[in-house]
Amino acid sequence: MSKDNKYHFIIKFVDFRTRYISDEAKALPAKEMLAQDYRLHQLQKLMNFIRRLETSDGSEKSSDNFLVEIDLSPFESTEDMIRQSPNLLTPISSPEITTEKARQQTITSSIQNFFDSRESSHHDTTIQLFIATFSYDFRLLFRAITTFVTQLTEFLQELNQSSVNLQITLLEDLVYIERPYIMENKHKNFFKNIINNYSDESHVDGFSSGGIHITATVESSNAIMNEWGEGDTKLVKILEFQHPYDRVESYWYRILNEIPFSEMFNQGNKVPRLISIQSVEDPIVGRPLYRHPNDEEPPNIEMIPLVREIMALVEQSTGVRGLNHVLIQHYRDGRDNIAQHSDKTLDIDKETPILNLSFGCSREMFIQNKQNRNRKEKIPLQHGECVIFGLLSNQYWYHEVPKDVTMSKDPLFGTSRVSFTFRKIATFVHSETGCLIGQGSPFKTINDYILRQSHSSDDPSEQTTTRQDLINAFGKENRQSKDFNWEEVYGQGFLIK
Ligand SMILES: O=C(O)CCC(=O)C(=O)O
Repeated sequence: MSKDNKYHFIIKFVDFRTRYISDEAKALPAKEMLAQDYRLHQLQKLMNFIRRLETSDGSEKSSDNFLVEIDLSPFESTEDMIRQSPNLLTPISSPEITTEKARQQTITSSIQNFFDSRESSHHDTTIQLFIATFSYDFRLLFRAITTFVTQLTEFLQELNQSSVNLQITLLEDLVYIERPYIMENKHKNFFKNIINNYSDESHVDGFSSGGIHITATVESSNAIMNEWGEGDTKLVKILEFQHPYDRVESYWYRILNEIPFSEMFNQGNKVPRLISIQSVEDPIVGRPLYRHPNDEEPPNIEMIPLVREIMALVEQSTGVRGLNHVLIQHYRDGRDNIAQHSDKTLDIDKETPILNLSFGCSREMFIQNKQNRNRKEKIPLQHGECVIFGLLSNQYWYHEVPKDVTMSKDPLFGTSRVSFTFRKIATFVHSETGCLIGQGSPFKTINDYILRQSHSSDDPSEQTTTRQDLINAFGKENRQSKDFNWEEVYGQGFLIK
């Protein structure tokens, strides 16, 4: 989407509840009110209502319509309506949605699909979102609406938009009853512009879309979308997609076919994901080594051309240079996960952040502050996007990609996700001697090693520290945040591979 685009959203909540919908409806027995046929009939009437609104305000040509149906119970008739009006209806409720999280995901993907299906060349477009509801449960309904607005806002902030105007019309009684909730809500800034401007503008066919207007402007102007942790953790889009199918063509099949994934064991237990470790051997100092002494890892192989290509894209988009190592992880479904941890920095170049690029279906990275466990944040991990994970955030926060068993199947990727964690590693296995050289070794340079060899009768590559010492040092880094003293814990270097 171009930077100059301007979207004006008019979000209307269309009320299906009986007391607003005509004498005809009131006369029906409750059972029939809930019957599918009746709902279908109401939806058809709603479509006419929307069309009439379009022609009556002259916005027919400049307006896109997007109907979102929020309902808290299964609503099968939506399926029929989608078949009849594929461009107009996007349901955000379905029988499978049982949790708030699942609802959020469905809302996000329906918003995403909506934008993906639009022409990227639109300028100054008005989009009307009609949010229809049958529900009487005000609190749940309001939460669903808030979720929708929040997700839409977050989504818009991620676009390269210079400005988006939202005008929302909520039902008056919804606002009245939920006013305390609106005011307490963490998005109260978003709602604070409530203008008490009740409008009875459109009672047509028994539908009401009048209520309280909310206007807001969402500003966003660059590709870096947000900041997490210590403020050094950001998201950058690496791949741009013009069309939804570009998303799957962009490397996905090659990633699944060309990367040699293997199982990995940690202290004898299989880890819940598949792994590939690849690095670029330096002709002078040797192969980069990133150590995890508790893991029985697959071999660290020379980086394959596909991964080099992806790494070059990451370097180009983030401006981070000198990457030489990648841990590639395949999360086959929502059960695959990585537990809470901090990356161990013994071998990671101190000036270079960790770069985590995602492909496939979306997951979330949860981060939790080590000192104040109540501080928790979520970083979305989406296809083609890269988290620049700052080393300060790594020191002060834990991160994890938890299980997500409620995850819905992405139409393109199913439940599969592949992450590429690129690092600049500063410890190497020297090709000729096999000795460890660099930041995490007692021998900071090859010269140090040669000098030691010529001045001592001992074999300098003989271990002075044990595997357990290294595991203890790693444990310390994992637990500590502000107090972690790199020099004290790692400064002497370790020869354990
Ligand atoms: O798969 C991911 O996105 C997380 C990877 C991760 O936490 C790690 O490599 O330390």
